[in-house]
This record gives sequence, C-alpha cells and structure tokens, in this order.
Amino acid sequence: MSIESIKSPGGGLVPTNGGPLTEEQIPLAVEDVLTTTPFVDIHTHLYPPAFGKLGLWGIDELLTYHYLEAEFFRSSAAIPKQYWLLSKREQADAIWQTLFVENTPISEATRGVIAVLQAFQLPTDRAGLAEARAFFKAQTIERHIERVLQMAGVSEVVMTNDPLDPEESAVWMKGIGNHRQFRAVLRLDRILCAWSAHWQVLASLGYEVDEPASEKSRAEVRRFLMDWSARMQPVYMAVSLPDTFEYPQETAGNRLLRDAVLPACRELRIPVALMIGVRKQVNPALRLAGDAAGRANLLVLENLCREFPDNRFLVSVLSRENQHELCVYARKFSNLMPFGCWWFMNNPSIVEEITRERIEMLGTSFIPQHSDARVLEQVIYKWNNTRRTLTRILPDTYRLLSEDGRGVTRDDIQRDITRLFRSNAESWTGLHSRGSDAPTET
Ligand code: FIX
Ligand code: ZN
Repeated sequence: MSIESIKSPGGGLVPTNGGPLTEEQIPLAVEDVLTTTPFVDIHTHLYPPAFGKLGLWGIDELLTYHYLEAEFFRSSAAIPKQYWLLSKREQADAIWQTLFVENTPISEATRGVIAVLQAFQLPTDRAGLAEARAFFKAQTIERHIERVLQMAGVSEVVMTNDPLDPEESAVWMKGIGNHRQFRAVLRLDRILCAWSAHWQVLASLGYEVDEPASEKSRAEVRRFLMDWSARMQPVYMAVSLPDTFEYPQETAGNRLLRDAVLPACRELRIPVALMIGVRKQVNPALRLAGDAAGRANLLVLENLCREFPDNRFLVSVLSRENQHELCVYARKFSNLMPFGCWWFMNNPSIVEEITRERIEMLGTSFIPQHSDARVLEQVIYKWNNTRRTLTRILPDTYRLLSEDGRGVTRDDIQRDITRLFRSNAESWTGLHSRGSDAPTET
C-alpha cells in the first residue's frame, strides 16, 4: 500500500505521490523537506576533538564571540584594554549582564545565544550563567558534536585550516585521523595576503623561497601546497581578500596565486574560494571584532574566471553593494559559484534579499549559505535562521511557478533543496573525494 501523504513538521498533510501540490500544501512540503534534508556547511571555523582547545564550544565561548564583543562595546562603558585583561569567564559574565540582562537580546547574534539555550532547554532569562555552565561542563565533546550537528541538521562541516598557524600545524604534523563529519580546507591568507611577513616560515621548513616570490619560490610554494594537500586532503583552498584586491596586478600575492595556488588546484581538481571585501583591523582595539567591510571592484572576477577557465572559483563577497554584480558574473562564467551570505551579510533580512535575487538570477545553481560558525553550538541557530528564511522564500517562488502554469511536486522541492544545500557543494568541491578506505576517527 503506497503512502499518499505525510504529516509535515507544521502538522499539515503533504502528498508524496508525486502529484502537483496545492498552494496550501507547498509551504508544508517546503518546511518538511528543509527539516529532513541534512545540509553541508561549506565554511566554518570549527574543529573536531583531535584539535583540542582550537575547537571552541560552550556558553563562555558563545558569549565572547566577536560579533557579541562588538555589540558589547557599544552598550557598555568597558574599555577594550580593560576587557582583554579579564578571564574568559569574566568576559562572558560582563557580556551576559550588558546584552542579555540590562538590554533586550534582539540582535541576530544575541538572539542566537538565546536560541542555543532554548535548544538545550536551558533558562534564557536568568541573571547569571550557573545552570548553563553546569550543563556544558557535563558534556563529552565527541557525543556533544554529534548531537549538535544533528540538531542543526548538518551532516558535514568544512573547516578553515591555516598551515602556517603554529598551534594548528603542530596538530596536523602529529598526524590525525580523518573525522567523518569534518573536512579540511587549505586557508592561504598568510601566503597570499602577507607573504613578506611569512615567507621565512616556509624557508625554515626547507622550502627554497624568497621575499620577491621569484619563479623558484612559486614552484616551491606549489610543492608546499601539494605536501599539505597530501596531509589534509582539502576540499578546496581559500583566501579572504581586501576590498582593494586587484587582479592582474604585479604583487607577490598575485604571482603566487597565478603560478602556485591555481595550478595546484587544477592538479588536485579542487576549487579556490575567494572571500572578497574585508577591511582588516579598522579598529585593532577590538581584535577579531575590529574588521570591517568594503565594496570591492569585482572586475577581478571577470579577469580571473576568463584567464583561468580550468579553475573553479567559489566566491563570497562581504559588501551588500557587490551582491548583484556577483550574480551577474555567475551568469557569465560557469566556473564561478557564489556561496553564502558572509559575515556582515549573515543577517536574516539581508540573507532574504540576497537569496531571492540569486534564485531569480541563478535558479538553484548557487550555494545559499554557510554558517561561518566559530563556536560549535552556533550551527544550531545559524542554520535554523537559514531554514526559517528559506521557508519564507521558497513557497513564494513555487507559487509563482504554479501561477505561471507549471505544477510543483514534492520531488521537485526535494531536488532543489538537495542541490542548493548539498550537491552543489559536493560536486564543486572535493567533498566526495575522500575514499571509504580513509581511516575515520569516530
Ligand atoms: O575570513 C573569514 O573566514 C571570516 O569569516 C572570519 O575571519 C571572521 O572573523 C568571522 O568569523 C566571520 O563570521
Ligand atoms: Zn570565516
């Protein structure tokens, strides 16, 4: 006996017999498919247990997230210098007091902490953090990671791995097993954006490099990238670039991009992610919270996509003013894949604007979102926000398609959501490449 319909999370009945859905059934089916389809999180700053303290989790880390630190300094008389002298626990207490007790937590980032507490059935309106701290203290990280990713509806997260970060590279050099839910990325900001400050690290590791990034150097950097790729099996390489980034332009960074990074990516058949538009440390006193955004000249994309047709470029832009241009360039170059609503774009009202525009201009040929989570439990609220936004956008889109004369089935919706939140990322990156014989760390 075939099941004609299923109950959606909202309680309504959704036909599963492949027939066109009614206007009432479309939102139920969308909600059901969004809830039951595990997503791939293509950009995070999360780590599996093998990386120890590099992996941030728990209430004190959630509260001292740099998004909240930026908001804290706006609503308290605290001086950054004094704040940095406090312990992590004291910093978290100060932020909770200012943003959650003395003020209403209505910003995206403060609401996020409330949503996480709610998800673990912890009180959200206490004066102190004792219960929350006791709860997180009682968790074992392996089990907690599995549970949190399940709560977020995420099957795999992609990390951000800097081979020149002394703490992180020491872990990789020790040799760690693969974790089935964490995939690596070779993050190259130090090499491509600050070569003059970092080339000597490669030299000290035995690579014959020099400051001007000569031809020999570029070959040696390529060797460095291949060595680290063998160690990490990255699913892509990545770099964040300033709003002033230009290509072509005779810089050491551009020479290394052109002659080391792009050839290595072609050889490994993986894309490079360009995250464009950051203005680093406009207020250094705020440390990580001190970065800002600027409008970039996206002519760089035209030049790179045209000059390197055999390379694939995953692109995210930080400025709202660059979003439409990015969509237009994606229509011109099939080796360009827009991904995510990055950082200051990751606010529901802006995510909605960007995603509606992308659907209208690119159909399902883009990757709508990544969490950029720095603290494990953030994936819960960041993906909940995304699912909520898509629960608003997609029914509108399908209603318009129906009105225009083509019925929508549950299978159509499943195919589209799978493509947006899984298969675009899987087919574009090396996410599929790690063979089943690779040792897994359970
Ligand atoms: O460059 C990046 O990967 C950015 O996402 C981070 O540097 C930034 O600090 C961040 O956490 C944004 O959400
Ligand atoms: Zn990031």
